[in-house]
Amino acid sequence: MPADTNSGTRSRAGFFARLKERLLGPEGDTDAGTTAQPAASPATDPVVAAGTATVVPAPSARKPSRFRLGAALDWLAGRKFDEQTAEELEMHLLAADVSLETAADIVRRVRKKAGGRNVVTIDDARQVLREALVEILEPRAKPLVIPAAPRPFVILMVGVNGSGKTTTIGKLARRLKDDGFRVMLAAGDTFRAAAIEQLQVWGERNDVPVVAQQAGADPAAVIYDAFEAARARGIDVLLADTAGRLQNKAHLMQELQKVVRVMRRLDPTAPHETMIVLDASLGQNAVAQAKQFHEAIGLTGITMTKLDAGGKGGVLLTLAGELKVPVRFIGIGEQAADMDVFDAAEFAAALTGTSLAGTSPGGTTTAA
Ligand SMILES: Nc1nc2c(ncn2[C@@H]2O[C@H](COP(=O)(O)OP(=O)(O)O)[C@@H](O)[C@H]2O)c(=O)[nH]1
Ligand SMILES: [Mg+2]
Repeated sequence: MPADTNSGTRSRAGFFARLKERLLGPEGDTDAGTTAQPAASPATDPVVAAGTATVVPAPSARKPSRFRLGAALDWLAGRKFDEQTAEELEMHLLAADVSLETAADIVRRVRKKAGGRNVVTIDDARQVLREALVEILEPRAKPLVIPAAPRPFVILMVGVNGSGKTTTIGKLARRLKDDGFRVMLAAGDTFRAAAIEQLQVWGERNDVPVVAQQAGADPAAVIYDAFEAARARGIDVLLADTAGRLQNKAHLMQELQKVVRVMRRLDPTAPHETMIVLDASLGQNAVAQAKQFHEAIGLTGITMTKLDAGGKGGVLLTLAGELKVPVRFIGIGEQAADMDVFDAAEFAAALTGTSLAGTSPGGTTTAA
């Protein structure tokens, strides 16, 4: 068994540089003219790419088409943080999937920070914003730690169809296996045969066993069987997939509650992690989903996917502000290496186009 069971706690070199490029464009996009840019072309517009039927009209000239908060604050350089600048910042935040409540909180923090110091350069302004974002994100940046007991440690993956559950299980299986854990997968999404096959492909790819039954089987029974098999085979971590779409929402939640009830016959402390997988490109809808699942079954972790695919990242600020559930991982692609531990400081730096080097932890930035 691995010595220090910290599979979820370290991030890999280069991951956040890639995230930054996805969110801001190449070189972090220091273009301060964001507010004057036209809308993205329909072919590359994130809303259209996400499959929404409606073609969104060109946003007002000031509305950024992507989450470029670094540029959003650049106009603050050399200006007093007054009502107008506060309003402009709030507008940029709302356009980036930040909720009204969380945007107001961020503005309040920025105002306080900007008031006490000399914000002269663009970099000064970006640093002020970065510090405010870190304050909001930091309390949620609690990595997933697999303790030495119990065994198996059961992770129940939930979330709506297409959010990236099965893919995240595959990525996590790889990560855990690389760290020396013995991993097993349970094909609890029995709604479609294709969902079972998809999990089996990830199992083969990572050389980890998959417990599955035929489509239409009772998910609670599949996961119960997998739990017993995992115990018998000395498995460290059992990753249980689930369906994200049944007849209706109430039915889905009942199904998940049943899965939990049944696995608790084997271990009253299970599941040891109930992780929701959220698609960042859904914006505020992702936040609403998280709240619904949290209410119905109680979440202990969040993985945010598709930050490469139109997800603006602001949704993570809303989640951090409004839901006290740890953010474990973020995903920026479909391959096993396209997922990493959520790091508040790195994420805020990526969002604002600032670098971690050269930041002043004391919080005072003065003119040269
Ligand atoms: N671009 C991108 N695509 C992703 C990411 N995570 C998952 N996907 C894709 O999203 C689609 C749905 O993922 P899947 O795991 O099947 O979702 P599930 O229905 O929740 O199990 C698949 O085509 C995945 O390859 C991500 O971080 N970025
Ligand atoms: Mg799936």
